[in-house]
Amino acid sequence: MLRPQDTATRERKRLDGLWDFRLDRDAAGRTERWFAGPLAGAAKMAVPASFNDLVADLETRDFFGDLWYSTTVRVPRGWSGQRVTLYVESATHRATVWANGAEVGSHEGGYLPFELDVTDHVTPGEEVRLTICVNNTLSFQSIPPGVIESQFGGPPKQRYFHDFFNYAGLHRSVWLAAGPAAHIDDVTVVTDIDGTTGVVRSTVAASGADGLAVRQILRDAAGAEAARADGADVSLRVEDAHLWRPGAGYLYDLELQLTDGETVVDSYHQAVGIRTVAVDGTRFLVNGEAVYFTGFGMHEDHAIVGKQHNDALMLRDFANLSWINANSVRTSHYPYSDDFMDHADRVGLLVIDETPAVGLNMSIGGGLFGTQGYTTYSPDTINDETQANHAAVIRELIARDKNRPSVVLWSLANEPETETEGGEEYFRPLFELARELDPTRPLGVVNMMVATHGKCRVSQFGDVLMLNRYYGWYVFTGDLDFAEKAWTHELSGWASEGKPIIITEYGADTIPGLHQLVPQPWSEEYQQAYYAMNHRVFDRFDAVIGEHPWAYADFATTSGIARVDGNKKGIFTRDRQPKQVAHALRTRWAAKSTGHADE
Ligand code: BDP
Repeated sequence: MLRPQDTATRERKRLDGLWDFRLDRDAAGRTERWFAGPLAGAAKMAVPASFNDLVADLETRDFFGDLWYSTTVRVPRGWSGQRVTLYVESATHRATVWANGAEVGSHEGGYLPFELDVTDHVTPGEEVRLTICVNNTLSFQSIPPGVIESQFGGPPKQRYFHDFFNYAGLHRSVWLAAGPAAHIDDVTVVTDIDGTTGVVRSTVAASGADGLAVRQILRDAAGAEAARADGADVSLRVEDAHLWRPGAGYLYDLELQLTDGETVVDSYHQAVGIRTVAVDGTRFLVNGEAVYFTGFGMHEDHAIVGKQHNDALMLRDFANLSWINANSVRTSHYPYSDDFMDHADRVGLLVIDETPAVGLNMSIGGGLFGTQGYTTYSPDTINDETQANHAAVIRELIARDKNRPSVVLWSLANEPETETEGGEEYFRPLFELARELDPTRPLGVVNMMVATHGKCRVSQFGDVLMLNRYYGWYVFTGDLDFAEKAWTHELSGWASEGKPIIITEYGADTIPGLHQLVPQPWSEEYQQAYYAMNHRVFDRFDAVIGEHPWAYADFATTSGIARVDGNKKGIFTRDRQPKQVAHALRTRWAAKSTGHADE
């Protein structure tokens, strides 16, 4: 599956705008066949957007169940004889699609795209009515998990174990696309460096292409041809290659052609960054050079639009990252939009690419320790079916992002339960799967505080140790002296493992504008003292090769006594203005970060 493009042989039409929309409050839509005609009683809904904050009532905001979307689109008459597909970038958390009332397919998982062949359901030149039933319910079998509970005879409520609001809807663009029946299906690119020569190994898969040939042409950023070869499986050599580096994301364009003699039957363009990634002892190497990661765990989260992808807001985020001298991000806690990832490739941002597996841990919830009242791994909770869904998102994530130079490390999950045998059994096959799918990139799981050094049974499978720690916040709250000692003690254990360590989360909730001469938690001064303490600890260990404060910006969460209008650990506010500590981080990272903006 390839993302739609406009090329010499392909066309696409973006379906964003106002769609008809209806919440299925009585779960009646499927039996009443709401897909069979125009959506009766529909309101308008923006696509892309989360639906939750576009209304002003709690019942709608917290609704879980089926969300029906419908739109009518005219299929371009020039698409006659073409293969026509519908490409949905994100339907959170699952969707079923109908075209003119006929079911065309379904997809599980809210943060990765899916494609459906609708050729037999459309007539070029005529309109087609598309209906998408999005479902946002979380269960112990979904990734991420959740549960529906009902207490004291009250209405059922959706509960979940991750610390961000369960925004839902069509979060990214929806496309109708056309291309030839004989077409390029997939491409896998792996790059290497041989002296000053860049090596680009590319493998193309095609459908309906019997008797057709493949040609691959690599052009530099100025459009000049750098190499070419015939064949589906080629190795291109680029003399004096311009490498993709942190902070300088040079991209070549690899044009893949399916040819019939002199005729180009299909053409697809793949961006290629020539770079290598390797772990060597406690060092993380990009192009053979050691990298220190600076940056953040983030969220796709904005006021009103929720998890909508928006190019303008994205550019502001990249501007902030550049201002503060960040060279990297983790896509906590789910895969981000293709547009975000494209821009990371373009500018040279290093990405730790995370699956949506967050909240597989019943010893934590909404930022607070304490049992959730369930056992994490059991036949009734996180079970084989959950693991199969987890394996599916690993497959889909690697399939989508395998060619991205920005992606240097896969994170298979955030803070799962890893200190038990159940955790070890659950993760062993998932690591094996990810390694088989992508032998070129390091892997890891983000470790949570209760699985301290010596207790975690999953970090043994990873190449990089990713630790989330809140010494001085959730533990030793307000006591930074003690926190520093305890944290140094634990980190010295991890540092003895001989693997690189990235501190993937550390942070303190902070109300912007709250000042205290004697710093106490929630004040700007405490946030600064907290970060200064953490940095003293990190700088004691060569094995620490990166720091990602939690979080980039304040974000929406479910309600709870530890959350005041959401999670306030942002280094930036929700509207992307710096808290005081941002200036200190900027100064520190100007010296520490590899490939930051000012270098
Ligand atoms: C960690 C989670 C993150 C939370 C954070 C917090 O990985 O999603 O938002 O703690 O409590 O447990 O702020």
